[in-house]
Amino acid sequence: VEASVPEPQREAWRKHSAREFNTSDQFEDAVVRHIETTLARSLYNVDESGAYAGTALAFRDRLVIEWNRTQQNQTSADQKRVYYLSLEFLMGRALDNAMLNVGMKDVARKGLDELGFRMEDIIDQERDAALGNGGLGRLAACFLDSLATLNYPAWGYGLRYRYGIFRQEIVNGYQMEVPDYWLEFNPWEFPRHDVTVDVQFYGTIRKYMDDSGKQHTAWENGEIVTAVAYDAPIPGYGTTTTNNLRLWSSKASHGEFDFTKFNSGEYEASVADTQRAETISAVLYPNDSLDRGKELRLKQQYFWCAASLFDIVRRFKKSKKAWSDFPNQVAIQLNDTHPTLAIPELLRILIDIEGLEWDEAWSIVQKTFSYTNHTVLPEALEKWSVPLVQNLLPRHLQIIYDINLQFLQFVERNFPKDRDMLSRVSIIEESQPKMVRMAYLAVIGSHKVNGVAELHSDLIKTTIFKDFVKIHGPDKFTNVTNGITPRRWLHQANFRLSELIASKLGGYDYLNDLTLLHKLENYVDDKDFRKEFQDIKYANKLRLARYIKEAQGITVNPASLFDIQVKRIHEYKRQQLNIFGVIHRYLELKEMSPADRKKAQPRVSIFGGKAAPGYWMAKTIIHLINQVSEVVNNDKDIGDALKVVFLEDYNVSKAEIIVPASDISEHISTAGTEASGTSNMKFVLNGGLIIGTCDGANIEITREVGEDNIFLFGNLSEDVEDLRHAHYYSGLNIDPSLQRVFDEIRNGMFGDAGQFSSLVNSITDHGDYYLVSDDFKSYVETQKLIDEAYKNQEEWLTKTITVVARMGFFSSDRCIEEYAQEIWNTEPVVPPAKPQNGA
Ligand code: Z57
Repeated sequence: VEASVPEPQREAWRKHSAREFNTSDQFEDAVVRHIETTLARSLYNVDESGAYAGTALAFRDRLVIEWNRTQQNQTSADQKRVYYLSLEFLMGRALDNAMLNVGMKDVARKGLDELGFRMEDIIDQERDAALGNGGLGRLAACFLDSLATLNYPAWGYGLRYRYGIFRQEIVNGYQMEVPDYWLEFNPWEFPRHDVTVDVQFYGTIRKYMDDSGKQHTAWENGEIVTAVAYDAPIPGYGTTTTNNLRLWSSKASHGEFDFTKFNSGEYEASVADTQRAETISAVLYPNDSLDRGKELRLKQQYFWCAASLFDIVRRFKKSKKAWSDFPNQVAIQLNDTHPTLAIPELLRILIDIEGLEWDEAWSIVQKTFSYTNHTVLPEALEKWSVPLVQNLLPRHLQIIYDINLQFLQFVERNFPKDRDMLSRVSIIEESQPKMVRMAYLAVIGSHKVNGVAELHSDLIKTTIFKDFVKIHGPDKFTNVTNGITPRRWLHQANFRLSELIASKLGGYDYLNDLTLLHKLENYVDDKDFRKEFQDIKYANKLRLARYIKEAQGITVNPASLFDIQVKRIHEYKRQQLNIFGVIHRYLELKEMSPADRKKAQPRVSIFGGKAAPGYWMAKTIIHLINQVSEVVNNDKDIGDALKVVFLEDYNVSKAEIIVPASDISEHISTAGTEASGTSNMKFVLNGGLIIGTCDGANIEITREVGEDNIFLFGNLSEDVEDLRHAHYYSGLNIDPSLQRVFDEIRNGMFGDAGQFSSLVNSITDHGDYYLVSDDFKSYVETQKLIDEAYKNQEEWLTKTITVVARMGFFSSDRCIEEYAQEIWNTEPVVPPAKPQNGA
């Protein structure tokens, strides 16, 4: 593959090297050229989608130039690279981000205008790259943005799903899933048909001895599937650094075997093999925080780990360094346990293929990997059945058993008195069938393990990894509180606010150092500033109101209090608590005199989020929200006092409209269940206050913004276990107001009561695991406080300005600096200076 042009011809290359557009005139040149040649269209048949394609291709050209230069520069810098392994990258749209990071959005706006198009409409043409479920996937996307912005040499590795997260349609109040075939036109990816890896599954193990008497293990006779690399450029903000996101696509390997089949007339069988191979990267599993143990998912995991590791090792081997240098060149971050097979895979490469001894290989592995845990929910902790792993990955199972043996011997030596310890910490759970506990394997194979918010990082040390803190010592466990990229979540989503901030802070430096926001506190009493800040919030609410009208046909008054809960639908996130609260409000409004109703604070309750297709309770919650919406919005007595909206198909690009428009957003998980949450940060950064439990990053948000500027309620995580016990032994304590809500649902106020009985019964008859009954009263009281507080618009405004000023901590740039220093031990690479002639 490597070939370079000889010195005498290089001058010609430099002379003709691709040039970047810099003026709107040059931009228009590029757009029209792409539309006329790449797309074979003309001014007579170009619509907005064509203009989008032309614009994207023009920006792509610019990105590619900087991408190539970055990669060359990072290779010659010869520093440690970071590899972020994630099964999910919830990127959203790329064009706006590219324009912003390249710094040419105004140039493009002018150019598009001259060509007869509006920038906003063009941006709107792009489909989301939705290769993720929720928080975990979006975190990976924010981290890529920060890694590039901070000039870290870093690659993301993932799967190129043909279908991303499904599109949600609401039909008669029910969620329906529609496939998301997003690849019809994707200008951002570059197929690398020359970068492939053959990945093996199934097969047999053969042990043999070489002439010198050394033992070897060979894994043979398996099925081979080929991984093809697809690369996408990740531009940093305010830097030329453009990193790489490499996604693997599966296809049939065309070895001799297939041709034999083909020639012997087994044409159908050959095609069937092709389809089977392509199935591996066909679809993103749509479960968030749930492990379903499906074989195809295990295949996806191994396929992706094997291809990525092969690629990383291949790159390392080019440097001709000693294996002991591997951890000085490579840091691999495991985003949850999904890529944990990378641990036995690297051992297999080092021992079976490269011939290293166990001890040396193991030491390299531990220094290379680190693992981020994102949940303590038992149903989300991955376990794979031993027979399944045995069949699919026989050599890896042996290696896992070897790791376990070494580990348990170590534990036995160090904790001889604690006999139960061995079965508690064994990677193999002695169940029927036996199971491989992936989180334990990830902990044992890594040098650092982190949680994603302080409370969560403390919880993992005292619950799921308690024994491992004793075994490895507390220093192995650390915290990196999550963050978000202020480029997308403030500058892009809320440009007017970004502009206002820049006007006070003397420019956009704050987008690279979010702590500079603190200077905004100097303006809380500045009349003009306050006015503009308030106007911006109103304009954002108006924009959302228009969208609600257009998308859902519901008219909402932008002067109402906008109360928003958008996130995956899950019982632990408690959208049911929210909707019960809404029903309670509705019942109270119904009982009021018209005069009192007029005095009540008008509110719009907005919901959005997808339920996993097989998660019936979550789907029931969506159905109830839609039924309540139907009844309340059509009740003539109620009018503007209350509106309920379920926004269809919540995704990243819709979040960019929704997030800037909240007065209040809800982050109300049962204490101890939400590892961090990241939308809480997005809403507050955009001048929305929050109602929340003492859970995840809400706690640190409270520390930063001050207790007076957040609405906390509910039981604390240390009391959850006792409350669950109390439910079991002494029954529930259901507040009369909640009982009323249940009664009305059971009486059919929101349609056929049978539809909702499982939901209500999960609380009244089945233990109320998520403590809805325990927290309902303080939830409703806190909502009352919010109504009161909102009436004092001046004080409310002061709070919203104050919280924005205090959100500097929650930039994902801060996260990346912490990972780099505490976990990866990496340094940035200075980006190359811009060449004069584009060469
Ligand atoms: C996911 O989105 C998260 C955790 C998981 O175990 C899986 Br699987 C998917 C989320 C957490 O629920 C959030 O609390 C957290 O903010 C996010 O990961 C990013 O860390």
